[in-house]
Amino acid sequence: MTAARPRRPRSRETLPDYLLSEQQLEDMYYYMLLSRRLSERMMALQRQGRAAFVIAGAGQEAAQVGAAMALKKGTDYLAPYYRDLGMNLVYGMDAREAMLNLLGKRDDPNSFGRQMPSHWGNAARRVVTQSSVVATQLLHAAGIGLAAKLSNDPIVVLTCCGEGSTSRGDFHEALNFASIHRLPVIFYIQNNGFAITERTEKEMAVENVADRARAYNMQSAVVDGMDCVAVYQTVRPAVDQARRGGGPFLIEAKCYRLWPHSSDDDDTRYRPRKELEEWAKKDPLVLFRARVETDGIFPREDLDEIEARVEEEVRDAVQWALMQPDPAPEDALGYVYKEL
Ligand SMILES: Cc1ncc(C[n+]2csc(CCOP(=O)(O)OP(=O)(O)O)c2C)c(N)n1
Repeated sequence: MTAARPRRPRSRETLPDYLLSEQQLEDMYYYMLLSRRLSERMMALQRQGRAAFVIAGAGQEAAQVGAAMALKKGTDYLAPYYRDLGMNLVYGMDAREAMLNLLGKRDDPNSFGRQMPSHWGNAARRVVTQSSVVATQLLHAAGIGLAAKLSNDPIVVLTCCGEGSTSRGDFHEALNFASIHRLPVIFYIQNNGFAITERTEKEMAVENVADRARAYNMQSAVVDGMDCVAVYQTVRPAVDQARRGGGPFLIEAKCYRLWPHSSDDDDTRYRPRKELEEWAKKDPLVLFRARVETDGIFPREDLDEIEARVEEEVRDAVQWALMQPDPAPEDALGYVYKEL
């Protein structure tokens, strides 16, 4: 570890071009980077045979972190999908917890080792536990939105899925219901171009997921999901409006999945390397860093310092989590049935 150098305190004043403060921009970079570095180590652990399965959000960090930062943490509900490590980090998960979850350890608060990795859930943080069946969380979100409306609770629910999942009935039922009842739900779709091996044009006949909102008389927006600031600036007004009773919103973040679907598939069989190289130039972490550096928001050394902090947190988390206990076989039914 290098000795900490004194640095200028971060301002909490809003910067006009960003609609975010220096402190929020630092947080953005930190969460995006933490998500990526954790995922890299997770993939390495899986390749070493220490983790069963990894499904990551590489390429979607901006889409996730920018959207989660638009919510009131601890007040607004999050009904995420499996790639949403970045969102969970914003919502209070730390590196150690992320590794407990990956390794299915006894003390992972998401499911205490019952679910597969990346099946998030934390009642205290208002992160809704999720099913492996894609898009079911959208209906849960509509239900929470209805409860909030009936009890005049000024909360918002943000729920996520990939664009492929929007071809399931659950998506359409959830949007229809939320729109009829003007529920405070943000349907946030991370369009990463693929549903496993299938491209978007094989998943739907419209160009944008956002186009589907018209069928439900719902407001919608498309945003560049590789740009964290743009994401925040799009999601935040929709959240504020929903909180004021303005009804649901469908937001499509156009992004790109930089890695295979999961640790268990070979993406060289369904996408050319050239395409991947082109998209890698728009890596959200690289874009963000370049922008804040060019605009003179942070000196390079500050960004390097965040990188070093993240590396250290990830290193510590892996070492620590590997030594934590697995669930005991005799407790297999715990957390599954209320009473045995
Ligand atoms: C109802 C259902 N069908 C199929 C699957 C298998 N499956 C898991 S992830 C996935 C792809 C979903 O693609 P998309 O919604 O675009 O999200 P992405 O993984 O690309 O982020 C599929 C088909 C599933 N989990 N649930």
